[in-house]
Amino acid sequence: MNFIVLTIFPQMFDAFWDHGIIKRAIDQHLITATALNIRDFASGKHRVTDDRPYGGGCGMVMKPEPLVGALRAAQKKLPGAKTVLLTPQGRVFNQSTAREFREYDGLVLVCGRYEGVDERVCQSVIDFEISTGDYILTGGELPAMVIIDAVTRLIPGALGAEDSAEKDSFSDGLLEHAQYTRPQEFEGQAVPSVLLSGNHQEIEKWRLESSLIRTFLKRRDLLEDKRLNNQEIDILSKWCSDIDKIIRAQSSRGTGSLPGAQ
Ligand code: 4FV
Repeated sequence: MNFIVLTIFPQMFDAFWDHGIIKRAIDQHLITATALNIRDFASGKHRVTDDRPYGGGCGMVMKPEPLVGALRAAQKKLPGAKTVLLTPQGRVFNQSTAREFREYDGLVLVCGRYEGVDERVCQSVIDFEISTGDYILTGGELPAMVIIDAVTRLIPGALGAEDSAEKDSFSDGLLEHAQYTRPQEFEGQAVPSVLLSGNHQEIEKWRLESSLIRTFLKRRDLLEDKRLNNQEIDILSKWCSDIDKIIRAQSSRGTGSLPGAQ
């Protein structure tokens, strides 16, 4: 997988290329990653990359010529690569977008600055407009790092043998189960005994129930969109019957709801 980032601050990526999973993926030639300076494609003595917006208004807009020049240079290096503009106007990035992007040979990621880029860039040379979320940043560099990180860890071999992206949150549409490590006791809090039992079937059942309850409590929307398998339906049905028992028990404790309950 090959990444080229177009930015006016290429040095922001120096540390990003040089640490953790990304560094290892580069060293193992699982990915190539470079940052091109858009200013190198600007003309004139001052090599400006931005200018005042037509129609007036505050802020500056990134000029089309340096951007398109940089894009064409990047496409020469990575023929067939998809071009991605990071912008709040884009499709919101998520794990399935990461899986989709992993299938491409190359991605050219365009980092906007100022108020954004000239619209003619978006119309002519951009394949995907992607947003990392509904907020406004000072630049597209951090979103570009987010995408490179999320896609790289899905490349086979990028995550060490001890880890795999298959059991990620969202990989099966659920949040990941609770995780514990040594010490067995921490400030009076013990690790669930099933995790110490060595009974992998029981551990897998506990982890699935942990994922379901966390997803139910924190991201019910994911459960509503998810195709549940029989084991998951059994677990949810058991919760329903447990809750039914509790509600029925209430009625045997005398009629009428508790004072103050609506
Ligand atoms: C952004 C986002 C984002 C907008 C103007 C950069 C800034 C400036 N990019 N997801 N949210 N970009 O806020 O991707 O050009």
